[in-house]
Amino acid sequence: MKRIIFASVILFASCKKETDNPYNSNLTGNLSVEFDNIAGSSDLQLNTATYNNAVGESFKVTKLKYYVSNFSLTKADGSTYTIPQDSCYFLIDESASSSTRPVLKVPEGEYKTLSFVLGVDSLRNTMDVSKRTGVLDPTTSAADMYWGWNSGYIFFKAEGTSTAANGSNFAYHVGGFGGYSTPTVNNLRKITIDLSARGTAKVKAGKSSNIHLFADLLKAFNGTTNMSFASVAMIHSATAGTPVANNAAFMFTHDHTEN
Ligand SMILES: [Cu+2]
Repeated sequence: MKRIIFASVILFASCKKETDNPYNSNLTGNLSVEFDNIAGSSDLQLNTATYNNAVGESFKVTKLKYYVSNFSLTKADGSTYTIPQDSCYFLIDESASSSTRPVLKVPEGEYKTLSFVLGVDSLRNTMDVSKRTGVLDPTTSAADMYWGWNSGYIFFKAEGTSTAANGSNFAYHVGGFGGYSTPTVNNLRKITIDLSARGTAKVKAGKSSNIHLFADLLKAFNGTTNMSFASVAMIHSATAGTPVANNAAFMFTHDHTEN
C-alpha cells in the first residue's frame, strides 16, 4: 500500500513539471557561440603544427580569420529569434582567443537550431561606412579583411606555408557578396546547425549557455573541391574563392552545449 501511494505522488509531480514553462520570453540571457578552430582531429595550432591536405601536401597555418554574422535561433515549436543585425557581426581570429566566443543576448527559451552567415551580408557591405564600425571598420579591425567598395569584405582568410606551394606560401582570401556596381560571384554561405543531437541551448536570465562548435580548417581545403597548394597557392578574387567557400560551408559542426 505504501508503495502505491509513493508511485502516484511521483506520477503527479512529473505531470505538473511538464506543463510548467520554465522560460519567460520577456527576460534575456547570455548565449555564447564558441568557434573552436581545429584541423581534423587536433586543435588548430598556428605556426608550429604541420597538417596534410587531401591531396597529400603538408602545410603550416600562420593565420585564420573569418566573419560570422546574422545569427538566428529556432525553438522546437519553429519560432525563430533573430539577433538585431547591428550587433551581430563577429570576426573570429585564431590568434586572439577573446574573439572566438561571441556572446549573444537572447530571450529565455530552449533553442534547437542555430543559423548564421559565414561572411558579411551584401546589405552591410554596401552601407555607409558610419554603419560599419567595430570589427567592420575598414580602417582598423577590418583593414586586412577588406577589398574595397565593390568587392567588399574578405569573409574568410587562411594563410600559411607549404613546400608544395610555388614560393612556399599560400594565402586563401575568400570574399564576394555579389557586387555593387559590377557584379561578382556571391560567396556568402548560410550555415544551419541542428543542436538537438548534442545538446539544445537552454537560455535563462542570469545564466550563461555556450554552444561549442568545431570549425575544421581541413574541411575548408578538402571537400567538393580538394584544394592543392601546388595548383592554387594564392586566392585574391571572388571567382577564385568559390571552391573554398563551398567547402567552408561544411566546416562547422556542433560538439556540445554547456547550459
Ligand atoms: Cu565546450
